Amino acid sequence: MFNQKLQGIKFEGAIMNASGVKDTETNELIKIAKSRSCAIVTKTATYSPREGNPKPRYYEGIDKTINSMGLPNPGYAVMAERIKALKKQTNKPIFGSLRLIEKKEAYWMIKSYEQQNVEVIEVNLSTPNALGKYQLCYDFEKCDEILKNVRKIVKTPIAIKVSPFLDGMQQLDFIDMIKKYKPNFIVAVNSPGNALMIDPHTKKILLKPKWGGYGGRGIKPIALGNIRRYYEELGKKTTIVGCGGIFTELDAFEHILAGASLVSIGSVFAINGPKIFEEIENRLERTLKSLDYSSISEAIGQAKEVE
Ligand code: RRO
Repeated sequence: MFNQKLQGIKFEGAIMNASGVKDTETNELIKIAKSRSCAIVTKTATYSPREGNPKPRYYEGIDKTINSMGLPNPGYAVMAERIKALKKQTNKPIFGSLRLIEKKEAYWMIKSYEQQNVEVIEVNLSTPNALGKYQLCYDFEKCDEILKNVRKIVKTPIAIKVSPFLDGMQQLDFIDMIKKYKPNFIVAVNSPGNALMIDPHTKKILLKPKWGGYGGRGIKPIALGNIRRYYEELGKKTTIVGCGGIFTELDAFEHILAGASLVSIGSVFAINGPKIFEEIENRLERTLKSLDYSSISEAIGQAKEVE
């Protein structure tokens, strides 16, 4: 097993779940805890409970998903209770994912998660089903305000979950802004939104809210491009968590070569269930060993420019 110590936190391996997939209910979280996932991310929570969008709001194919969930969650206070129950079952690091907007609300949300000793607070700036507004990532001033406030409150390490859809130059500006707040982790990337899926047989759009966030193999190059830029600009101090398009150990290896230390899986977990963590982790370990790596860190960011 390739253990890692990142930002002072121990991880037994590199593969973990991505926020939003089977990670809301206590029993779902416990299933992840009992799997080989090296950490547990909880569904992004809001201050007040939310029903989410009308159904159908989720579609799963053999190699893709589309969701327009609209942040259904029981509210941060109930999620904190679930994290408390989860902590009794596991020592794995927990990333408590939150959508933090209002200053006063953010204070109570962060404090309640810290009281449950989450290892990391994930600040989700990139939900694609953005509740009738721009996703936060596109409003740098708002992100700046949110992160400044979070940094004032927080004692634990923070992760920032980012959008896949910043243009390269915009991404550099975004990085300049977030650098001030010393992110411990960047989770790159959330699902690209504004996606539409149509069933050609029924000629119907698959989701009731029509547009949603796409998960699946096709995201991988976009995820890799994002990971690489965050790694090149922030990688000395910030740990990059890759997310997007991972179905096999080779996909995970590519994320690591681009600059990710941890790799999170969403659609492939939704499709295959928790046994997939062990399968990808074991195969990744075998791949790394067969290439003579004796640790994950030796491979991180090692993709070289073509001559
Ligand atoms: O709940 C959602 O609609 C959702 C969220 Br918060 C997110 O961050 N990413 C996503 O694909 N869906």
